[in-house]
Amino acid sequence: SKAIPRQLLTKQLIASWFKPRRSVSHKGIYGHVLLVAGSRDMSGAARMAARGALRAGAGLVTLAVPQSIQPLVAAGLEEAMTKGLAETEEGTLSTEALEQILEACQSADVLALGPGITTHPETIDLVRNLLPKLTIPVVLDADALNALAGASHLLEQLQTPAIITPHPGEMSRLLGLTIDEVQEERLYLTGTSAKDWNLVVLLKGAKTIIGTPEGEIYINPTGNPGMATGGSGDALTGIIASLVAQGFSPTQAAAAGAYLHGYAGDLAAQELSEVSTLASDLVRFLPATMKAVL
Ligand code: NPW
Ligand code: AMP
Ligand code: MG
Repeated sequence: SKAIPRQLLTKQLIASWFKPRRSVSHKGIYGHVLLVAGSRDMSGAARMAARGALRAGAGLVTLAVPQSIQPLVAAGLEEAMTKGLAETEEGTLSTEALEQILEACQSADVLALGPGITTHPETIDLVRNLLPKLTIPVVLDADALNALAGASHLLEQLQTPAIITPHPGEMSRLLGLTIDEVQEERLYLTGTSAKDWNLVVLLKGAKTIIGTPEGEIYINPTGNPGMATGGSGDALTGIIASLVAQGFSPTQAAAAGAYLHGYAGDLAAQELSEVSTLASDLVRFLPATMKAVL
């Protein structure tokens, strides 16, 4: 775990990954994000992820949620398309949503799965059955990761490029370690997990770490404790998926996503204070972030 080579993310590096939009251009060029998120009790997570995806520049965003909350989430999100999915009595995704999600994947460039979907047993089954069937890149967060607690071998069955975005609690469940053990070995565990699971691992927290299957490690310097507030991570999931849809590699999408998300949080905190910044504010500062960084 000693002397792991690492690279600090900089504004210049992130900016170099963005190509200017061509003047002859249409929404199809900027990709289509399919976001599967939310439940009756956590509809906000779905909306914040969708807003993150929209503000980060994707051409199209489809937000797929349990069908009973579709009207609610659609009402506050005019730019996103929505889709209702089969649900349990508790208003969480049911196993019957599997075919619906695979069908929606046919017209999407990336799937983001997990914010607010809960750990209802049927939803866990859905996640576990869906993963091996995916054929487009995937961003897994929150309860999609909790569904793999103690079953991280399922990550190795993925047939597509993947990014996972655990916070230390989610990482501890994936690895079967305590949160303290995760925090003591953040660099080492991110690096070895990315290699073992052959995907990009983004371990959140102050100084988010990104590990790649090739063994690279990036450290993100942006962000502040004002971002320790509900929904902040859900917005990040949408941002990263949006960058994948626009053609970023999984590594670049994760690294640029973390950098821009933290930068937006820093701008929000300057204007609103760390204490009062909300996750939705952070997304509201993405346009100023894009102007400052790109
Ligand atoms: P502790 O005990 O607080 O110290 P969970 P969640 C730990 C949705 N949301 N450093 C933490 O530790 C999400 O998308 C919906 C150290 C605790 O043990 C999910 O679907 C919202 N420890 C669902 O809620 C807004 C850290 O992890 C555990 C840590 C549950 O997600 C809120 C907590 O994790 C939310 O986003 C750190 N930096 N970060 C909505 N409006 O709809 C976390 N921990 O149990 O997975 O709970 O993250 O809230
Ligand atoms: P989540 O726990 O999934 O809502 O994610 C929280 C988000 O806020 C992650 O992107 C974290 O990296 C970020 N965050 C939380 N606390 C801090 C902090 N003290 N410094 C920088 N970023 C933070
Ligand atoms: Mg989260």
